[in-house]
Amino acid sequence: MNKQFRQDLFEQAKAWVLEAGEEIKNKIDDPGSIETKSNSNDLVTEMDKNTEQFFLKKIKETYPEHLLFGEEGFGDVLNDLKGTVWIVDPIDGTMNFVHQKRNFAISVGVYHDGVGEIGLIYNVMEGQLYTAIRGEGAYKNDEKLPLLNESRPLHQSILALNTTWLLPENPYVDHKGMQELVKEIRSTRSYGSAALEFALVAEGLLDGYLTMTLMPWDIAGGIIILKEVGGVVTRADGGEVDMLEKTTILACRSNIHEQIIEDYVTLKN
Ligand code: 2AM
Ligand code: CA
Ligand code: CA
Ligand code: CA
Repeated sequence: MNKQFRQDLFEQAKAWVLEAGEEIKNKIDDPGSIETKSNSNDLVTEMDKNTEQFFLKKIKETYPEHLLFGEEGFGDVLNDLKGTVWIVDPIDGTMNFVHQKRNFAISVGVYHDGVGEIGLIYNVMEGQLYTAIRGEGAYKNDEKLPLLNESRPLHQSILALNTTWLLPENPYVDHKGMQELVKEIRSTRSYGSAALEFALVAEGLLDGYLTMTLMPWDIAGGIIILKEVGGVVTRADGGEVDMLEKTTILACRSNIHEQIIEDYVTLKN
């Protein structure tokens, strides 16, 4: 992708993210109808759908050859990542949006022939915009994020981890290994927005994020941002993330990555 075009694309993406965020903020007390999807705790609001449609309209008007891959399904159905693909989660953390009216984000990753070029995560209510262009570092608003070069050991680390992974019912990973991990580390956190959890790891406020079921739109922006500060992102078994499939994720400082996988994560089947 041509550098000047990429810069212009970034400015355009940023303007749309901020505009979409403004609309969400304006309607925060009136999110429209709230429906459920796969189960009674899987929420979607009119605002999720309207926001994805906003991106779809803008992208197709301005870049007719670009594709949109979004959670709410208004965009394109993809078989591969050829060409330029915007991977968009209009509201990441819908449950927080509904229950808390905060702690949610707009997440955008722009991929060109499978390579992540531009990442944006916007914490709408806090007005915090995390961005990255591949090879040019990551930013929080106008401040460049420092590289994650401190080698904090695992026993002093804070990991974002959902408590459900500790239960015997966990279908994805050996829960005893997860319990041992929680005993080893300093503490856990759980924010309910994968995009924001990626942003907090990139910012160095969390040392890592481990989770079992994410979709490409949850992580597309975050992967690009986190890699720019030297963070490592793989599946929970250490394998390469497939940006078209549901996936497990371990996103963390480089020095604890191998140890978590080798000593604590045992995937089931
Ligand atoms: P969402 O709010 O966009 O649905 C909550 O722990 C995090 O997991 C959020 O980022 C949420 O994204 C995501 N999430 C919720 N339900 C999910 C599901 N069924 N599959 C994958 N990701 C999900
Ligand atoms: Ca959802
Ligand atoms: Ca999401
Ligand atoms: Ca969403």
